[in-house]
Amino acid sequence: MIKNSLLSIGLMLLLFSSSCSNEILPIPPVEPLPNEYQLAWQELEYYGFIHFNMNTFTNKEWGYGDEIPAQFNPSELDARQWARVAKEAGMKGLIITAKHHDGFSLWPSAYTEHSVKNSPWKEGKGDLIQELSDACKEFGLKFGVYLSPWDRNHADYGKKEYVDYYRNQLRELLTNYGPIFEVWFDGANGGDGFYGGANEERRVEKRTYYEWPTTIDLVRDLQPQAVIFSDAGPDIRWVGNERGYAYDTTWSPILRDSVYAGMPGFDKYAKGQENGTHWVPTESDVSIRPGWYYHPEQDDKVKTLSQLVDIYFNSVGRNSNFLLNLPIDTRGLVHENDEAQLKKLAIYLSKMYETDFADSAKIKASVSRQGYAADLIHDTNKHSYWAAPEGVNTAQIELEWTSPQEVNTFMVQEYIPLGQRIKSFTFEVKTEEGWQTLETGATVGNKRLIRFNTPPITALRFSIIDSKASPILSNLGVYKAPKLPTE
Ligand code: FUL
Repeated sequence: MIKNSLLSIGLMLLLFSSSCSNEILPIPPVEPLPNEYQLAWQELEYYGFIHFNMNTFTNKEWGYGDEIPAQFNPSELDARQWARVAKEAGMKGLIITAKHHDGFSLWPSAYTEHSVKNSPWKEGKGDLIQELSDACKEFGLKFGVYLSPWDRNHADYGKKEYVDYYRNQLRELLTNYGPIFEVWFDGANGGDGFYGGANEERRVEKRTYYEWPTTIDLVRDLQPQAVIFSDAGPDIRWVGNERGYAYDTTWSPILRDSVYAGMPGFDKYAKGQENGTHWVPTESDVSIRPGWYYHPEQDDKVKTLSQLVDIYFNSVGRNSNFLLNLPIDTRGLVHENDEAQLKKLAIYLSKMYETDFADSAKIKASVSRQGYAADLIHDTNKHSYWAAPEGVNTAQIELEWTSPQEVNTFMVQEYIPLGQRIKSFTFEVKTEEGWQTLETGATVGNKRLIRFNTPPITALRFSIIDSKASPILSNLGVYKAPKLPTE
């Protein structure tokens, strides 16, 4: 009897102490989750694409494959200039078209004669992949490669031999040029081409012909940290358009096994899926000019600052990364007009991010999980975060100032290492007139940027209306972006 009462008192004490304990319990993740390389990639946010090879000299977008190496002849090629411009633009890396659909290779590949080794550039002794890889290293940029699966020059295209050739070329690129951060597999395939003189139409079964799983294994083996891009991943997916705009709703998870590179109607999947089975975030690719390649007649068609800013907000600010293409000109340089616009964007963004008005705000959360209080949303540690209690899928975060603030931009980030969760939110601000709702949306993911144009505000509220599981926010910011000129 006494023994029983002692036992039950002990049990009660144990229950009491565990419910009062200050122990901070880890938050269960919501799958699918990003891997460490996808997380590192997501942090890059903004990096550049370089389109430069045979098309630059033939003034085309897609070469037929019958060009000859003698046509590749830049007069002042300087890969260091590209890297300098990219660095000054705030880009974190560069990805180059090592071989485009016409098959001409920018490095002296041992597997083809259709390359720089037979061109007049540096009397056939040049290796542009080496030069750019060195320049990226010098300027502290990551380096990535694009290798077109479609090859309109190669006689064996369409046969098994070509797939071996493709892998041999890939092996060269992934072995000889240092660390690669991203490998870009294009889904484009138009059919007709030179094909070693056959001059015919060749269609391949895109899902099976390239035997992607084996090629992916090769990349994993040679460059395990590289993320692989294609329409369908496996690591990063195409955003579904070439305008640089992610969808307003963008889930990083997708039902990956039901998509493949070059698949018709892929754009329907570009938003991702709330119940997606794999973490495959989007990359938004767009060119700074109308074409991917340089065309002198487009020298005055470089995107304006407003266009570039819109793209930035609609890619980085919509849970995507921004891949901005620079068409290198026939000299072998980033054109002055393009450089001027890149500088404007860099200045604009650095002015915008200069002051974070959240620093001077009082931050409150309607609910908080023990150990994950509201002030953790706004600190310098990217691995600290606010979270709602387990099972609570709705919450409000409010920022309040003692005087009106002239601001126009709100930034919020989910803590994606534990999964993408938020599926519905509203954003309100308080001015002299009172509260007004400025935006309702679905996803946040890595980063959501909201622009607004109101009189000065004294408070703002970010309300999570619904979430796949209790929401977790790692960061927020409030900024004043400069006024855009009317161009
Ligand atoms: C597309 C290609 O066909 C374009 O030429 C360009 O390289 C773009 C980035 O991808 O699919």
